[in-house]
Amino acid sequence: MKATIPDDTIAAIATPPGEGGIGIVRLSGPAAIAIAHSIFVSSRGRDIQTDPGRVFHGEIRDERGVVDEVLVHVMRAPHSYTAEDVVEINAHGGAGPLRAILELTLANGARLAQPGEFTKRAFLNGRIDLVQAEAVLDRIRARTDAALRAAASAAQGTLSKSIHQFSDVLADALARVESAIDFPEEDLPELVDDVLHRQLVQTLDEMRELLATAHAGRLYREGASIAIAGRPNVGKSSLFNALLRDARAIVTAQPGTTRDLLEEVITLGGIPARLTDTAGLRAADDEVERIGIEVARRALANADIVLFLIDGAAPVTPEDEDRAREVLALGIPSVLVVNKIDLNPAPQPPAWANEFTAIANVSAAQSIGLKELEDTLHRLLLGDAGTVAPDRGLITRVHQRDSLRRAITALERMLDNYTASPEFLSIDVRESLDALGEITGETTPEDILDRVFSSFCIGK
Ligand SMILES: Nc1nc2c(ncn2[C@@H]2O[C@H](COP(=O)(O)OP(=O)(O)OP(=O)(O)O)[C@@H](O)[C@H]2O)c(=O)[nH]1
Ligand SMILES: [Mg+2]
Repeated sequence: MKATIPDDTIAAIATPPGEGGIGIVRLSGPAAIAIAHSIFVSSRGRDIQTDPGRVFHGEIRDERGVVDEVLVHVMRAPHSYTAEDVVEINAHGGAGPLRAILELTLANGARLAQPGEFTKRAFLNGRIDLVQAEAVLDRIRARTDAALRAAASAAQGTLSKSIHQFSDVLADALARVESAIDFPEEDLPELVDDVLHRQLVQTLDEMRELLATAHAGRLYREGASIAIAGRPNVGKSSLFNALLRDARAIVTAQPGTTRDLLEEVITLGGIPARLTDTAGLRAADDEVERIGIEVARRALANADIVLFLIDGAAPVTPEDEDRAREVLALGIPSVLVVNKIDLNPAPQPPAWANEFTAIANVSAAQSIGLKELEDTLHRLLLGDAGTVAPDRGLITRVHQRDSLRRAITALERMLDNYTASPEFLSIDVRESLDALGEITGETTPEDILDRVFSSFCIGK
């Protein structure tokens, strides 16, 4: 259940460490304006406690004199991020002035904020729900435009709205079931084909559709990892560079060029994907190369997709097959990429090609076939969820997915036993409602709330 509404005033540096044009110390709580007032001198003699203005120019001072020249931004409750009185002191961006101003606010009655505490207050004060609070973090961390837009849509309440629509139908059902408990002479079995029953069945469908977005939601938020593997000299680093559109990795005609892992992030239809170039797999004598190959094997085992490259301009060797089997044995979706088709436009695929999830013919050096390869990767990553429209709301977190699953299971149980005694039905409906409430934060256990907000940075 929700914790009590806070009554103290918190402060933190809200901008990242390091030097910048400006830096911000943020205060929130009932004493925010009074604390700012006690350390601020307006250049035009204005009093931020009584003046109706919102932005004030002046100086932060302590007993030894001027600390910094600042702009003070006053936002009165409830029209602020936290819905409390908030003051943002815009100072010069650097550890010196910001630390000094923060210390002054603490000396004057503020308490140092915990990570995510400003957002937690917005939640506790009812300005945003848990989905929206989590979307704030997703926004900050978004690495692609699609991820940013999905988070922005969640922050505006699309997912919350879907959840509330489900809860409304379930709350109706609960009222009906409970009235059947109170007035047992009105039989429930007659209700099987009625409007409410149809609504419940439809709601169950919609809940399942939403659950199906969990996979895409995780990918948008966390990204995917794609590793490139194959024997030395088949063109792994060339493909890495081609997909990055940057000459990042060293390419030479000498086998065993790449020894370490190289990682860069590319975007596949809005999904951030960490692409890894690895050392060519072979029995190496050289110690550095041998270690590189070990590292490569570990990277392959942890990838979401492996791109297994062969040289399409050279005869396929037993060595290729051995390495292919090694990759296939990992049980990860794998694409057989036949490279160097500029030298051999119609390569004969090896007999074991169809054991791969997909095949792509490319020329890494000439950038041929890359678009098709990227489309294949996008399809493999998203699967059936490829058609998901993020603006209808996405499940992006494990705890949201688990709660939605519980809500679905309880509703399925209720519908399976629709003619059972109303006492039984009410247990299932309540459980489904509670599970939905955990997504929006209404019934979320304290430890999950703490975990959510502690993953934020201080000052957010
Ligand atoms: N013609 C042609 N040559 C290519 C192509 N891709 C790579 N090469 C050449 O193949 C050689 C090896 O390329 P790399 O990208 O270094 O191969 P690698 O698999 O990373 O090799 P290692 O790091 O040694 O395992 C270089 O001489 C490249 O120029 C291609 O599509 N067509
Ligand atoms: Mg290489």
